[in-house]
Amino acid sequence: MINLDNSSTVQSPDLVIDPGALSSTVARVVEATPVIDMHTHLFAPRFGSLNLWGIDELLTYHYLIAELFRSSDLQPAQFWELDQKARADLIWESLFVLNTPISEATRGVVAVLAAFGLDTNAKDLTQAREFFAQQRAAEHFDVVLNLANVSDVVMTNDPLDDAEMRLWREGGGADRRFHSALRMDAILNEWDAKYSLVENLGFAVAKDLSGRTIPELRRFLDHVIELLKPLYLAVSLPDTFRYPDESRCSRLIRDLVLPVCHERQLPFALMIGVRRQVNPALRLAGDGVGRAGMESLNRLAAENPDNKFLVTVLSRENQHELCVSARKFGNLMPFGCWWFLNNPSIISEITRERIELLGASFIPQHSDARVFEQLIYKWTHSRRIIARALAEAYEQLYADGRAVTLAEVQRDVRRMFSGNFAAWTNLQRG
Ligand code: HDL
Ligand code: ZN
Repeated sequence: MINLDNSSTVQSPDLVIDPGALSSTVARVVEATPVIDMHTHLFAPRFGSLNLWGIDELLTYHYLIAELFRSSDLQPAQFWELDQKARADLIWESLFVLNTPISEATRGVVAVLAAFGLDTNAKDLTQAREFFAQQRAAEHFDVVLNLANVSDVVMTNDPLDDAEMRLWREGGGADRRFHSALRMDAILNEWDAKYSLVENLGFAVAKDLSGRTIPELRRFLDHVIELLKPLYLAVSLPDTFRYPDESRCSRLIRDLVLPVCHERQLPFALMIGVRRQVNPALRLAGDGVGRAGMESLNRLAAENPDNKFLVTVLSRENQHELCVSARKFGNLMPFGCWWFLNNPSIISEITRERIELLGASFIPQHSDARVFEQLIYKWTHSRRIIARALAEAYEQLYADGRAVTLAEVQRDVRRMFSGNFAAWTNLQRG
């Protein structure tokens, strides 16, 4: 037996772990294992201003904007009239000085400040602003990726965003740590409002999908896929999503997305359960959640056995159903504790039920980071919780009569943190 509590112990990977050292050993392995962050809103350094970072961006994260209005008399319209620094000052004062930062999103900012040795109890943002102003983006991003132990970042790329596509044409894909995910929301969810953008790019498409629209959209996607080389295609879908039905979305998924993904062996990521703009006054912070009908997911998986799906659902009530669907369909890969689920108490519940129902055959987390330094707290918080859930599973295994070695723990964590995603997407690691 080896006991990792004594750090001077030579760790022979093939020796079983002392049951009393399971928790600390698993925590160390989870902390030391690099992760592929398979869904973020971050960009490679060369995308310049598309990348958000620094204290003012951290504080004006839409999660904190939503929380501000619960602890301030300010109305959203008044808030939007302020410039970003004034917004950040107000959020710091309201959520971190006049109130204690005990929510997940406020604690996250505290964790980032602490990671850089900054005053987490400061009365204002002077010190923090001076620190971030002295950082150079590319080097700062290297420090953040290292602190978060993130080996690869998957971006969210909108093919109808002109500014972003221009950066791709100017060499956007050059950083091997950053990978593309081709986001289909504009085409699948907003076709009526945005089909003319595709038409203006020289593709003969029609609002009612008539004529050569599908082959022309195939040609458009071929062009974009050649440029971005995405690891997967993705779409967020409302809780009301049903498949199949007569909606444009359903038709485009069936006739366009699934054939393209199948031919190119690209997974299709379904992110189901968002109720967009339940409170438009909050802008990006105004989205809500609804419980999805999982029968549509089962139909997609059953009717397309040769397509691979990455799936995350936004409602806590859908999580157990997703685990059951993944047991029924091997072409479903559950991932992450998305958005309103990315909180320790819920990450703990979801991860435990996934391990019980799926073993290590799922992707436990993604950060969804929008501001670069969020990688630090989102991964510190999640690793802490995932390690506890995994240690508990091993403790139950010991109680049932089987020990594990350090090598087995390392294998299981590597599988969940990178192996499952790399295999699903044929990601060739450089
Ligand atoms: O649709 C998505 O990818 C969501 O993650 C939204 O971007 C959401 O606003 C978000 O940032 N969640 O964390
Ligand atoms: Zn997201």
